Amino acid sequence: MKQSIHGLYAIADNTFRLECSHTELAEEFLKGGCQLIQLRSKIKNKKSKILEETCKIMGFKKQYPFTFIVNDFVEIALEVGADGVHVGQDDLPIEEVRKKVGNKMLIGYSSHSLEEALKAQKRGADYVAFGAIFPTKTKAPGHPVQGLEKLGQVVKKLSIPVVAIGGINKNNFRQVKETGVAAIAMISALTESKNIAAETQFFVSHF
Ligand code: TZP
Ligand code: MG
Repeated sequence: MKQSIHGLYAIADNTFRLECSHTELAEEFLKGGCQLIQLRSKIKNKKSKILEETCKIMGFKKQYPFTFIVNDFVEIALEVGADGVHVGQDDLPIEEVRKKVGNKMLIGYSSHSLEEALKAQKRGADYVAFGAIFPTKTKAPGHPVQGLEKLGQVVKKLSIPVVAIGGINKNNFRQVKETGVAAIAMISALTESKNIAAETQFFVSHF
């Protein structure tokens, strides 16, 4: 299980690339060699659209080896047979998610402090995302910025993989990597680039 949360964790969220669907973003990530992909859509009233996109992304498994995680939509992740789900404090508690998905599916949890990360580990999360590491426009203003030192502490204290997220780009990813994180998640650095596949390939080659 642990090995699948490793390297570049590319998040297909089209907030800053509205002309691309989640499926198109995921395909670019896969062309760039990424093996860990999340579908993230915060438009909660479009369940049928999200189901359609998750099915299409699952279809890429015929061509590419990758781990596919669905953000928020546990039922959809179950329906399509995704590899995992990613939840946070506004979603079902981890124990409830586990009851639904069983032990074969990965559960990721978004944490914003060492205490929260440790709690998520205890409750049965397979990995935690910790952030935002740097300021990011992807989160609402006022979202806490954690910095590299706190990230390093979380990495040291947890036994499950830690995924760094928030404001990570070409200028700072090396410092993030040095903390020993299992994976680095990105939205805007990938989705806003001119050539998404090439940008993905750049980060993949640095792991
Ligand atoms: N959780 C903490 S920061 C963040 C999430 C989902 C957004 C990351 O986006 P970006 O564009 O890579 O900063
Ligand atoms: Mg959520």
